[in-house]
Amino acid sequence: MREVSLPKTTAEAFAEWQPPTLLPFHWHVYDVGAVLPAGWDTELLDLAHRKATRHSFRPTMSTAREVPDVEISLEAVNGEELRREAPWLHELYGGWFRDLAGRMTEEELHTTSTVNRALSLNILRGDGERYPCHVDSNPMQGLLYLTDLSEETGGGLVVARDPAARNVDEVNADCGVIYPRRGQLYFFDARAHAHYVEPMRRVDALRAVVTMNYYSPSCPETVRPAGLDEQLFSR
Ligand SMILES: O=C(O)CCC(=O)C(=O)O
Ligand SMILES: [Fe+2]
Repeated sequence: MREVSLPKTTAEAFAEWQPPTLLPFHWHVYDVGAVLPAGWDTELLDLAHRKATRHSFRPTMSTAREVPDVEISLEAVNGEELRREAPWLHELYGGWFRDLAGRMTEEELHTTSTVNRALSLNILRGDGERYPCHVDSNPMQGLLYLTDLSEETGGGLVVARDPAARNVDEVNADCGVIYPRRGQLYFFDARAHAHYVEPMRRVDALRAVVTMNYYSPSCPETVRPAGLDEQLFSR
């Protein structure tokens, strides 16, 4: 007689279960908007409107998780411009924000050798733009959001659970979606979790975020992949 294998009970499944060696994706949020001096957000949004430039991104570097031939339009204010126009933001990056990030890790966090590698103000408009799928090369990513995102607006940060996800479809197959709010400062390590930003769902919607990169002694800036700077900052 053929043996019928019955589904395991939860108790039986737990008897064999081991926690995964790779931690599930996790993040930390500081609600900093209300404690920064008034105008921090409107000044950066104004800067986004005045100074953002567009360029075309191609996923040629090792950290990209896109299908090969795709070309994605990116709109951003680069770090050089940000430091010139809002020096206080650069101060926060190397100062208080770095201290806040440092509370989440045993390691010392290093700022980057160039300001373009450190900071960027990224913009998505409601015309189908999205931010490309990739893994981060840096062990600590900071993201200060300037706009509210929701399921209605779109612009969620979509993060793969499976470290093997290689492109948007594979990320979508098993993912979590985060909808940040204006004034929230996120920190996470997304070296093993491919992620991208979904397109905005409303034509009048805007998404703006300051991205901040930190490296560390065990993951120094020299791991940054060749060709990434050219694709992110070239005009
Ligand atoms: O804009 C976001 O929410 C994510 C940006 C990102 O993944 C990055 O800058 O590495
Ligand atoms: Fe990222």
